[in-house]
Amino acid sequence: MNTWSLEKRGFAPADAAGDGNRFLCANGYLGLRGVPEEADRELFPAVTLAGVYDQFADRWREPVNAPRCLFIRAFFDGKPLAEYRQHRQWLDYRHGIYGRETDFGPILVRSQRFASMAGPHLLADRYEVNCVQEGDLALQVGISTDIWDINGPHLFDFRMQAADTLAVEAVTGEKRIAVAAAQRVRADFAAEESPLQDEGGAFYLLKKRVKKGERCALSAFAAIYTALDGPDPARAAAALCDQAESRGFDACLAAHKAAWEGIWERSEIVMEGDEEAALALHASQYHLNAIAPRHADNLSISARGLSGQTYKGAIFWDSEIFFFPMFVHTQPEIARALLRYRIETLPGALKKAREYGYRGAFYAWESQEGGNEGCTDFNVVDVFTHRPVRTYFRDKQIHISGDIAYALRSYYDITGDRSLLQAGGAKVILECARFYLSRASAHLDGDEIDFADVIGPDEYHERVTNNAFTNRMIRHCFESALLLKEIFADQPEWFRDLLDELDYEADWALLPEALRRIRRPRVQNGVTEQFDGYFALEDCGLEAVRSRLMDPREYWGGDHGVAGTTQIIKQADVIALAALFPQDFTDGQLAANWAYYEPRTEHGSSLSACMYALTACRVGRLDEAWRLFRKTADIDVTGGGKQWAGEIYIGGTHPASNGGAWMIAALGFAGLRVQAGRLTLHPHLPSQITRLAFPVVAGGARWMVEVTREGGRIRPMC
Ligand code: IFM
Repeated sequence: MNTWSLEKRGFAPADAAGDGNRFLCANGYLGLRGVPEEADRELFPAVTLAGVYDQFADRWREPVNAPRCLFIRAFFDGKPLAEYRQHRQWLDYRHGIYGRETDFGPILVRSQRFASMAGPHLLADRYEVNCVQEGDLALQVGISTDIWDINGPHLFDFRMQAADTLAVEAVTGEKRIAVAAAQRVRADFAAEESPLQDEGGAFYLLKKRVKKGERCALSAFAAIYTALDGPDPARAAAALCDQAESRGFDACLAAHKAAWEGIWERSEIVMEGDEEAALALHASQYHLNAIAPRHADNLSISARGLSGQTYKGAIFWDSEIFFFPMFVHTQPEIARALLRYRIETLPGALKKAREYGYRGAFYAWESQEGGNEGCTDFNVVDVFTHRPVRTYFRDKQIHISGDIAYALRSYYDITGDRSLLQAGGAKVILECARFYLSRASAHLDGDEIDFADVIGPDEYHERVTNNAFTNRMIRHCFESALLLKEIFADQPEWFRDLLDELDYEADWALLPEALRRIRRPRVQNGVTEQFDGYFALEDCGLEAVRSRLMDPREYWGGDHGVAGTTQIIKQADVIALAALFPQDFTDGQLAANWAYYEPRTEHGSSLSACMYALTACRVGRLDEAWRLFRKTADIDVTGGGKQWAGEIYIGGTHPASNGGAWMIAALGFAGLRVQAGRLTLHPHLPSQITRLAFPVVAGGARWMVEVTREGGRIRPMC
């Protein structure tokens, strides 16, 4: 079995949305959905740009989809070829190459294309036609402006040119950001060539009378730039296409492949014993690596990566808690970029806190550029009334600030490098702590500090009090704020100046007391109560709750959701706490919590299974750990995961699961712990695995970790 390739035979339009995700090519700057070159918008084609947002009318702000480069439609004897007699598509995970082979009857098409990992603005396609009969072949090749958007349109004032270089330029509606696409085509066959420039884009039409058995191939080179990349995106795009064309497809492909080889050298987990699982792990690592911001040092990754506009292309806690671990252990510069995004968007978090009447930093639940809050008050549409449902994610999911502080602290703990703290990270932690102090201020007089009216990771129970996960994150944030003084003990002046700059004296004085008095969760028979009153909710079982649904797309949370009055939870909550703070629990408590919460969890979020798997490893439930690992790692191979929340489409790739798969394999099965550059292993290998081997960066050095049935070892890499 090839553990590096996903292949699908046959074609069903109904699968196109899911296949576009599973067969995605991406390079951190853009994502090119995995649909054939000729796909119309019904098949959800898109080139989604990272970090470029737009709002159309009063619809949701979302990332911008660029004009569709690498569009190719074949005609034979004057008719467009649309019927696939046979079709096969594949994705090479090792090198990020999408391929397809289609029997259209009169011709067979075979192509391969990629979003260059060697240069983030470049896309290329090699398209070969084998003629089965004699006739008139025509290929329409170019840039289509038929753009699929969820909440668009976003591009206006199109200018198109079909000369030697094809060019399409437009501006976004809200901020008038110029988006430019260019393309060059090099045909290996003599053809009658005419430019086509109309409302639908800029193309060449290549025509040729072909003989049976004749082969016609072309290479297309496309480039995309926006005004965020530099002053003249159109010129930059044209120049890059010219350059790529003169280098040729093979050279561009070789550079792209070499860049992917470098990524795998730094991050691949080799898993032996189960080839299907190895494939799923490659898929997970491919998808997370493909969307990492390698072209910028201050960008993060959105919840559905670059697979489209789902979730408004926003950055959630997924970044810090689910994506960050793989990067900090393998490619710390990317972990740093994720955190620098938070440092630079601190002003947005300060503003959001002020808007709610608090002080300090309340980070956006769905963060867009500049820390702008993309989360609206209504995130779900009721399937019965078609009315928007008021959800409180934006206002009440306050653990987000603590999650960011947690990752900043982890970066320091794992790398031993405090420069990020010095470059704004310490400020973020202090401002997050200040936010929690101000959120709690009404309770500072009592014996214990409650955090009321919050939502924990389990979004089905809104507006609860003392969510155990949230309160622990807040404690950790306070601890991290206080620890800063020790971390910078050799630079007391710098630290004092920082506190002065933030006018922090009064808050600093409150921190130790606040830390001591935060309410600890109730523990019953070793089980931590998820929030005050959780144990008193109806305890009726997952299937009973599911059977109450009147529509499969119905939303389980919110005021009228079927889960709200029961103990059924959407995703890991106490178990997420256990996975992140195992030291808070005895082995018996970990086991008791796992046994209690797992049957009560819908796993309705792709963020859930990995947390349960990590904890399952620690309590020795290795069969369960394996089942949950497969659920996590398989998701973008099989196309699993929820597609709808009420009437809102939430499909796409699942970067949190992708990061979760790395966590389970490295932190769970191998039991890796890194503290200030020191590595230890506590292996928990399921019976399905015979060997795990993977590289880790720690303390500025590179290590190879290997775990077999005989035990684990760590050796330095040169
Ligand atoms: O961040 C998650 C959240 O925990 C559950 N709903 C989806 C979000 C984005 O992945």
